[in-house]
Amino acid sequence: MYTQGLDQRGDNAAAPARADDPAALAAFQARIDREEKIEPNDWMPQGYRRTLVRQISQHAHSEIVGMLPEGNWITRAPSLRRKMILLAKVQDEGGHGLYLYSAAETLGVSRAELVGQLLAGKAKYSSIFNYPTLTWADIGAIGWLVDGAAIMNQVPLCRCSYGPYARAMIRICREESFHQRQGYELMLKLARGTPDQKRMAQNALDRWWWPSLMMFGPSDRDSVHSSQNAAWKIKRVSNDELRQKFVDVTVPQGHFLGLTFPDPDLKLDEGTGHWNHGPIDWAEFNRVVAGDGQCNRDRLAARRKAHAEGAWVREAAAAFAAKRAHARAAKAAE
Ligand code: FAQ
Repeated sequence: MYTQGLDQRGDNAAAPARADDPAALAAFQARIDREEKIEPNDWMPQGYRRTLVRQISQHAHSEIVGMLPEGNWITRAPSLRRKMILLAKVQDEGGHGLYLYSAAETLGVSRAELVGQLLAGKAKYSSIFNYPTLTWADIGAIGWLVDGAAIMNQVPLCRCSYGPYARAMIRICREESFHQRQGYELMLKLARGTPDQKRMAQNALDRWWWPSLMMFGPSDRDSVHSSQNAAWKIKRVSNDELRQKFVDVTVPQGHFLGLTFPDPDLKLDEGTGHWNHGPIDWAEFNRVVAGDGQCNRDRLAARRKAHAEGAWVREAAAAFAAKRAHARAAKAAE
């Protein structure tokens, strides 16, 4: 998808003399300020490359691990229509992971290395995917809330200064928008269904609301990467601003469903037009990110098992590629 023919690898190995050169840094910042896209072969500060590899790979891992909570319900979807939608959605998430690993590879790191970090438990992925999907309504709640939060966060990334990431995000956002709508439609069906179905929808909202707000990351006060990443135009909108936009959009949608939010402090500020929410449990967020959420261990075990079971596919693909390269070389030598 993207060029792998990099002139520079790792931390600007091809341009060590310029790595900390203030003139090069100033020229780079001027390009960013002019809204030019930075492309893989362009010179970039080590920190820019590092933070992009960090963010893009965490994002890719999130998509791949994010297939698991919903994948759990494919065999139990209540109709053929719902099964087709869910299959397509989970498959999309796999595709998003692949575009994102490709975008990360343009920065000089291999997909195998990044996947190795995930499987070794050394890489982060979104906290949200460490919560269990207990009922069918959770599939609606994930589409509505988790994909809704993902879109809110990802639309500004379509204008990220790094070209390959920005371009990958355009397609990803289009697909996420379908994901969000199917989730809301599912919630609407349940909320307008039998009393038991409505209870199930309410229970799913109760469990997914706070974790969805945590997806946007720590408050701006505690966000370590925000200010530099804003200067580099990787991040265009802060964690708290995005979270607030999500709350403002989502609360009326929940009320339309006839559901209530599990937050006694949720209140419309007539002056600003914003829905003010209660305090987020950051201790829970930190615990989940540190690996001690309800499903962290299960998620990693599932990924390790899938990786081991897919070894033959990777070997077959490598053998086929080698065979084709050999045939091409033989033909060229004729
Ligand atoms: N979970 O200084 P900040 C999806 C970490 S995709 C875990 O604010 P930053 C699609 C952060 O990495 C969902 N860790 O960091 C889907 C950093 O750790 P580090 C994923 C988190 O990067 C739907 C530290 O805390 N989306 O849902 C979380 O400026 C349905 C300090 O934080 C993306 O990855 C968290 N929630 O801002 C799939 C979008 N929040 O690296 C399947 C791209 C923060 O220093 C089904 N990423 N951390 O060790 C971003 O926009 C940013 O990376 C943020 C964090 C906003 C997530």
